[in-house]
Amino acid sequence: KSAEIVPAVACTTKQMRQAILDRLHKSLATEESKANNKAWWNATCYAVNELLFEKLTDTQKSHSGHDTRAVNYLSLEFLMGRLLSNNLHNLELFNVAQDALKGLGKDLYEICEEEPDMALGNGGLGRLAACFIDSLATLGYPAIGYGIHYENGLFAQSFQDGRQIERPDTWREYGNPWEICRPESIQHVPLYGYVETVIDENGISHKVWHAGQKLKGVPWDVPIVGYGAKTVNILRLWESRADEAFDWDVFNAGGYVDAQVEKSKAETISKVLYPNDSTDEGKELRLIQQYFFCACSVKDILRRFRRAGNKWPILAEKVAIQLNDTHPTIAIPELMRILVDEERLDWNFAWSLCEKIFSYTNHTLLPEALEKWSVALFEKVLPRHLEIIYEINRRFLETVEQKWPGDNDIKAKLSIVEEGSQRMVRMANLCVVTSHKVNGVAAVHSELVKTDLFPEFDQLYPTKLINVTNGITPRRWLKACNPALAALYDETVGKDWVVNLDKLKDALPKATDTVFQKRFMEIKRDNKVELVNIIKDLTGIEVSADAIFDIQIKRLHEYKRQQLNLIHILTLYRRLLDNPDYDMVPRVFLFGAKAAPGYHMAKQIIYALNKVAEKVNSDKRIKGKLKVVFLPNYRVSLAEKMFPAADISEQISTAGLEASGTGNMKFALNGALTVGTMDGANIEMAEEIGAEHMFIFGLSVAEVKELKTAGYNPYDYYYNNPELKAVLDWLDTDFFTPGQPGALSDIKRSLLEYGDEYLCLADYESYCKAHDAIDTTYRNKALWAEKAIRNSAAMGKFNSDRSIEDYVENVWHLKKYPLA
Ligand code: 26W
Repeated sequence: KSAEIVPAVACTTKQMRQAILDRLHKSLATEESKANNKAWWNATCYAVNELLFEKLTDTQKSHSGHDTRAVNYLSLEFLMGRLLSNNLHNLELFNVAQDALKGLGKDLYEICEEEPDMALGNGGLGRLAACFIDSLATLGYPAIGYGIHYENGLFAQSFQDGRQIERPDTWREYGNPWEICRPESIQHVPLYGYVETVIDENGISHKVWHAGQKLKGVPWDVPIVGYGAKTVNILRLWESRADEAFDWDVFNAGGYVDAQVEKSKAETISKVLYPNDSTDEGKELRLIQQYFFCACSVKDILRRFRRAGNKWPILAEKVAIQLNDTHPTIAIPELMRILVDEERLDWNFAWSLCEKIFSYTNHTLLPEALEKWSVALFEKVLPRHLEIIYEINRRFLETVEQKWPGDNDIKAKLSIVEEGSQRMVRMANLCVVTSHKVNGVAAVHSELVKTDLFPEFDQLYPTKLINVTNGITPRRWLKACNPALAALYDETVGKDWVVNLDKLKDALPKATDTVFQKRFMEIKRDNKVELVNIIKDLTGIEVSADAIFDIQIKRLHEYKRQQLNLIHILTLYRRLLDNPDYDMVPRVFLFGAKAAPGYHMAKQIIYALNKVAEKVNSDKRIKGKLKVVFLPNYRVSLAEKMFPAADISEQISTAGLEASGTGNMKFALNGALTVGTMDGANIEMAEEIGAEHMFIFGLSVAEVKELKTAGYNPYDYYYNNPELKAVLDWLDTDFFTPGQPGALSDIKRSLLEYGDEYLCLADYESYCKAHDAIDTTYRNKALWAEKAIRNSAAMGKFNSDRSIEDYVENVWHLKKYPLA
């Protein structure tokens, strides 16, 4: 494992320079004097592709030659971000490309800025999928990521008078050099229609689904280069088009216009990524999106299986399918439908295959996020799948009856179909019933999945529910985004840390070494200066790199408690106004967050933060001790500039509600200290780092439960803490929104009248104390540096390579096939 890494692909600076020029001339038909940075970016990407495609075909040849078992990672989201810098790093050609471009008068970092983010995801779940496919390729495992080729990724965010405005994200308007269209692998997808029972020549009945509409799935492949380029896997994204074969009838009947309308309807299926990351809206288009994607992927998986000349009994030996949350659950009845209806396999046999093939990752306990689809909608869109789900459920309820004879309450609770005025299909139940393994994403979360979410399932299937703690790829989240710190680690612990993050521990003895501390903190300071410039460019706000950079970046959600951060900021502001000499280390509070467009309270919190920022930043009385900055359009590429510049990482969810978090790991790896609750992966981070080197505050999972059962009353805290009362009352005035009193009252109401579901007031005092401790600790430069180093060097466990090895060992059972 510790072997010195030899360059993956032979390419000299001169060759790279020539390749870039060739692409500029021969692919883009332009020349040095006319080319803008976008053209240089394109040319560089094409040059990289030339090196990469060979490895891609070699990998694919090797995998089919060995007829390998592969994991198929089904995810509605892949939050890839930019690819140029990452691909260069994984090919170990970053420096070569940098020198080549320098010779052409260009700066690689500037060129990289031209790339639009591939924002095909909402947040944690989508970014996790992106880290996982990087790790799978790095480790040499055969794997395919399957997703949707959304025309528009997550919306672009801007602010108008402090309020979020959403605009479409047109990431591939002018083409995307990383994707390869594969028309030879198009799939056809039926929808709607009715089911007929047919008796075959042997007198045996089976079901035939007569579709009312057909879609065409066009695959776009994005090469995924592993670090060291020993494997290049693919991410296959499906784009929906009208199925011409189907449109001809309408067309021939003189319905030229109708046919065009049908065509654009078909094309809407992959038009846009749903921007909700926590509420299930049950929209018809979303179900069709899910089915379209699953049907294409399952057919593609079976096509590859058949092409290898394999027969059904070994399907589960060759194919593993991982469901990234319940979003691709419909792949289960789809596989059953193909095996039973089309391949005419026996139900029991088909089912035994499905049980071995599928596994499911749960990413959330929030009840509003658990997907349910109305039976009525299913009946209309996927009539045969509904029948199959009923049959799966009928057989499952027999097992329940055996375990708990006569217990109808348990049956009602576990049933895949929920009874009531609107009958619903519970996708999570279908996943748990089918899958051989179900995992949560951090130890505490997986425990809660067992005890709170699926306790009866855990009794019924005692080895099914497991934990796989999340991780992040050190290639993107340290090597590429923080080159100076990466170089310091190269020098201190050897270059191997990139594939073996545990190696960072070798730097621990240096945590108290003043020379090392100085270098570590100089890098932090340089990264802060860079962020200072970005902040100025994006917002016009001037901040000092000497202040503590205190950052909360993640989706905006009440359970993540940006509003708790807000009321603490107000607390500091009040202290400063009361006493202009109030002694505090200057602090810059930074935010980045998108709110789901229909989530009113989340949007109010963004508005409040922006309004408070305006007031605070222009208030001369506080002498620049406090700044608040909400950076617009938070996304992967902005994250890459924020993590390396952070002193404080805000991970402040109500205990028990953040399944894992992965930003927490990125911050710590880059030398930020966490202020956080004992929730999600924070708990495991504390085990690795030592809780004394973090700022842990607030109620634990058990205490949250106790308080909720005892009956939580936010007014108790409001009336007992004058500082808290004052800041909440402040929100009712027009201080932050001149002439508009009450514009921020929603937030106060949610924290008092509406019951403060997420216990902000209960954790407020402890949170403020944690922040006081941050201030005190920061004044001790050596102590802070020591802690920052300890945080970073202890992140070995949170390498996504480790997560993948856990999946391989406990769920997928794959073998490695790296290229020689
Ligand atoms: C149905 C709408 C919907 C869409 C997406 C509901 C829920 C989701 C995701 C499950 C939200 C998500 O991204 N969850 C996050 O997953 C990360 C990766 O496991 C965890 O680190 C985060 O804690 C979790 O919130």
